[in-house]
Amino acid sequence: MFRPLPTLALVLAAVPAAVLAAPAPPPATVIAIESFQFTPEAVVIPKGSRVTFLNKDAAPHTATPEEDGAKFAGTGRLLAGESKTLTFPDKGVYNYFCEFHTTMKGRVTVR
Ligand SMILES: [Cu+2]
Repeated sequence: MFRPLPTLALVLAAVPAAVLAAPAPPPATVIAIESFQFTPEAVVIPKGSRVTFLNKDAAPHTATPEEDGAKFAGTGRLLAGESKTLTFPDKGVYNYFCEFHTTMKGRVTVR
């Protein structure tokens, strides 16, 4: 026997309006790579938010996860002036370093 599901219908009808009304996502947290340092060296961000790594040096750099299997792809090589924005969907502590200058280290903590 068929029973209509008015609640579900209302929810579905409301989806397009909700999408249109959704606020713009918060801006990404920027980590500058400058003078062979990640600045700031440590950031704390909410789950699901984004981080932009921006290379302000003339030298190439990377932000590469230290932990094997980390749910953080890393930036790959960033040449002078290049940036890469990554999303952090999962809580955790993500330590990273630069593959070219291994004393360069930083940390993203996702809450
Ligand atoms: Cu580097």
